[in-house]
Order: sequence, then C-alpha cells, then structure tokens
Amino acid sequence: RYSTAAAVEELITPPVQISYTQNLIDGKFVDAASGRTFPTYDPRTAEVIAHVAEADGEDIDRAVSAARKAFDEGPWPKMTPYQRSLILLRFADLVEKHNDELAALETWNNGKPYEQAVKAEIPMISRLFRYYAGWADKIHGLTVPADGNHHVQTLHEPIGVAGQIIPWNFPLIMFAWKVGPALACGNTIVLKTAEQTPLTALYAAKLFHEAGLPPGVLNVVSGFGPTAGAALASHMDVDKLAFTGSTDTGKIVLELAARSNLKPVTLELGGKSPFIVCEDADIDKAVELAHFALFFNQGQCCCAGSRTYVHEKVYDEFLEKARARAIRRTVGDPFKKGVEQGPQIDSEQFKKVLRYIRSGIESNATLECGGERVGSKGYFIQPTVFSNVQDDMLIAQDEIFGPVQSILKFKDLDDVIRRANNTRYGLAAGIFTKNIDVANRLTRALRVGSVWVNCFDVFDAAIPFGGYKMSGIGREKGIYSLKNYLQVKAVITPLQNPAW
Ligand code: TXE
Repeated sequence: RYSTAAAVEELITPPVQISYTQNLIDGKFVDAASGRTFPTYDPRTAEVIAHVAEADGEDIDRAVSAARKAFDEGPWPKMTPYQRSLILLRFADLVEKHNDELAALETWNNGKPYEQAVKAEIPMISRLFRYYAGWADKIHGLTVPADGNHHVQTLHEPIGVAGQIIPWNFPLIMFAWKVGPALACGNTIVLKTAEQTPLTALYAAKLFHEAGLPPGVLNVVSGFGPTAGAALASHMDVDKLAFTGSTDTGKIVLELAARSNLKPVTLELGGKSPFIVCEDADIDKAVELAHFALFFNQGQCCCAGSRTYVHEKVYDEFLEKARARAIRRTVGDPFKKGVEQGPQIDSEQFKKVLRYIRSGIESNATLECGGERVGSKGYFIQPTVFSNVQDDMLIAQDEIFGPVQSILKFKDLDDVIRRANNTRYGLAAGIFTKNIDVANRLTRALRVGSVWVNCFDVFDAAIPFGGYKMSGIGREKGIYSLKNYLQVKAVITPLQNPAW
C-alpha cells in the first residue's frame, strides 16, 4: 500500500561530507571543554553518522565571553550598518553556492525529503538573509515632540549578546529566523542547536566566517537542553533569549531567564492548529491542502493543521477523499525523487507518535488508514487518518507532531469558532471557503498568530510568525523581529536658547 524507496526511480543524493563537528567559538572550531562528544544519527536507519563535541556549562561560558567581547570591544559594533549588511549579503550568496550540500546534510541528519530541502528550504534561507541585510541600515530612532524646552530623540541600539536555542524540525530555517534579525541589528550571538540536528548550523556558521563575519560574533554550540541549553538561558551575561521548541521547555527557559538576570525572552512554541473546511469549499482542493497542512515535514511542524474541522454537509465526501490521499502518500528514503514523507526525527518522537495513535484507537476515534510503522529500520510511520474525532480526545488536544490527521465534524460557524479556539494553543489556522464574509468572520474570531485563507504554510521573510496563548511570546520574521533585538534609548538634551 505504501510506496517505499524501491518504488521510486532516480537516486538524487549528491555527495556531501560531514566536515564540521566541533563547537564554533570565537571564530574557531574547538572540542568541548570536557572532551566529550555525542552521536548524531541518520533517521532513515538509526545509524550514527558522526560524533559531535558536546557543549556544557563551561563551553557556554566560553562562547558567551567570546560574544560579549565581540560586542563590547570587537569590530562588529564599530562597523557601519552598511558594512554589516554586506556580510549578510555575502553569506546569502554562499548559501546559494552551497545550496545542494546544505540540503543534503539537512536531509541526512533530519530525514526531510531532499527535494523539499533543496528546492524550498535552503533557498528560503538566502532570501531571508537578503531581507535582513536590507534592514541593517534602515533602523531609525525618532525625534520626539516632548513638552518643555528639550531636544528629545530615541536611539535604537542592539540589545547585546543574544542566546538562541533552536529545535530539530527545520534546523537551518530556525537558524536563519534567529540569526538574521539579530545580526542585522548589530548583536552578537551564542546559538545552541537541537541535539538531534547539530550539523547544518555548524556548516552555515563556517560559511558566515568565510563571508567576513568577525570572530566571536556568531558562536554555535551543540549540546543537550538541561546542560548547555539551561546554562545559556540562565547566563548572567546573555542579554536576550530566543527559543523555539515545546511549550513545556519554553516554560523552563522563561523561568531560568527570570531567575537569572531577567533577560527578555521570545518563545515560539507548540500548536494544535485548526484547518476549517466550510460547506461551500471546493472539496478536492480542500482535501489536498488539508493533507499538506498536516503531513508536510512528516507532520513535524509547530503550525501543522492538526485539527481538520469539516462542515457536516461535506464531511463524508471529504473523509473518503482525505483517506484516499493519505493512502497515496509516498513514504520512503527522503533522498529519492518523488518521496513525500521520510522518517520521524528520532526514536523518542517515533514512539510518541505511535503512542498517540494507540490513544486515538483506544478513545474510539475511527482509524481510517495507517497506524503502523513502515519497514523495520529507521523511524518511518504510515500516513494515518482518524475520523469521528471528538474535541476532548487526547489526539485532538495534544501536539502529536507526526503524520496523524484528525478529522472532526462541525455544524455551523458559531460551533466551529468556539471549538477551534477551545485550546491552550494559538499558533495558526487554515480556512477554506469561497465566501468572503465567512472568511472575514473567521479570521477575526480565531485567536491565533497566522491565518491562511485558501492556502496554508505560506512563509516569507517579511511575514511575521508567532503565537497567541501558550504558543508563544513575540513574533519572528518581518519588521516585527527587529524589536526583539533592539533596546530603545531616550536622549534628552536641553535647548540652551529658548528662542529655538
Ligand atoms: O523539544 P524541546 P523536543 C514539540 C513537539 C515535540 C515536543 C518535544 O511536540 O514532540 O516538542 O520535542 C532545548 N533548557 N516541538 O523534546 O525539549 C533542546 O536541546 C534549555 C515543537 O525536541 O523543546 C532543543 O534545542 N533548553 C517545536 C530545544 O530546546 C532546553 C519544535 C527544543 O527541544 C531544555 C520542536 C532546557 N531545560 C519540538 N530542554 C516547534 N515549536 O516547532 C530542552 N532544551
């Protein structure tokens, strides 16, 4: 029933080597202070592909002091914004030049389809750095018409040393969303990658130095959350923390930041986003988009459309077509052409997804298709569809983060608005309708950070992204991200001549 590697023709794996496995601190690749390493895996086979230097508190101290020195004394803040922007542009050129290697490394370490990485994700990264290069020399303060005889201005200054902790589902895109605006604003950075996917950020950081970035401005460390991540979040010399990951870990880092030096924190966390199919929708298009909204990236998207609400009048037709589409989804080696779905990231996530599938069956949702692993090696899971899902089932409440679509029936707009909002999350929503009044009503009623109308997962460097409620704090990308990385200084000067 499921196409596997054997079913697809052409091998498109380009050659790529793993060249960088040490921490990048102060412009140099170095071993961990402890000398320890940890294995990183190929999720297709669960085999070790490299051993990577394992940072802990000592390495975080070293990286933060390099970033501090680069910020306080180094050439970075002394460069003009235009000079900084040129480095971002040169980096974007190098990403473009190394597009295929970066994509291959991303697929090898993460399991996402190579075609997705090579055609969409890596090109988005160079685009994003060009966008932020454009901002670097356009960050203005204001002159303020205050009462009294004073000249008042605001300076928008970099915030200092930024600590950044990223997840494994889009390793390089998460690197870009964090590093782009921070550098454009003139900050220095210590970035910790997710322990599952350390490789591409090290490669990208190497390219940044090739582009002329001074040592210490961007430090990239690999390591685990409770050690390296916690040390970064609680560091007294880190001026700002940006985190993407689970809501539970988001709460931990927020607390660590508060208990240490009250560094401001932006959080991009989990979601349980509704995808709403109205009665007037073109069902074939809605089925395809709802399928994409959930199954894209093996279902490992914070904004996955993981509650598919379908109007009762079109429910049966939608369900039959959604099941057929899931059965047609090609699962296999993500390096092979035409494969839509690779493995889940690791054994923990693989087991978590299978646990949720069991919970769906036990709570009497109807398993329409899938539900099992694919093959006996690696972390492949069949595209799975549940119907008759009720709002109070665990599969309708928790973030599954896997290829499991839950289909729910609704009666009218009041019903679906209430139920779509009845969640602790508020990251995104999809709406499928031809009726502009329905679209307007839903877009305003849904308490989420992004609403896609008759589309889904449309991303652009200029479009802000982030969540309401427990999906996060703050926005990334676009103009909104700049404010996360700037301090505002008010400067008040008396005017000596009252006639002025
Ligand atoms: O996430 P964690 P995990 C969700 C998704 C997934 C679940 C668990 O539902 O199934 O989270 O995934 C670092 N102090 N998302 O366990 O733990 C960690 O090293 C400081 C949604 O991988 O949040 C990694 O770099 N840092 C999400 C990062 O946090 C800590 C993407 C994310 O890991 C830490 C990923 C600590 N105590 C998972 N503990 C999204 N929003 O897209 C961990 N980390």
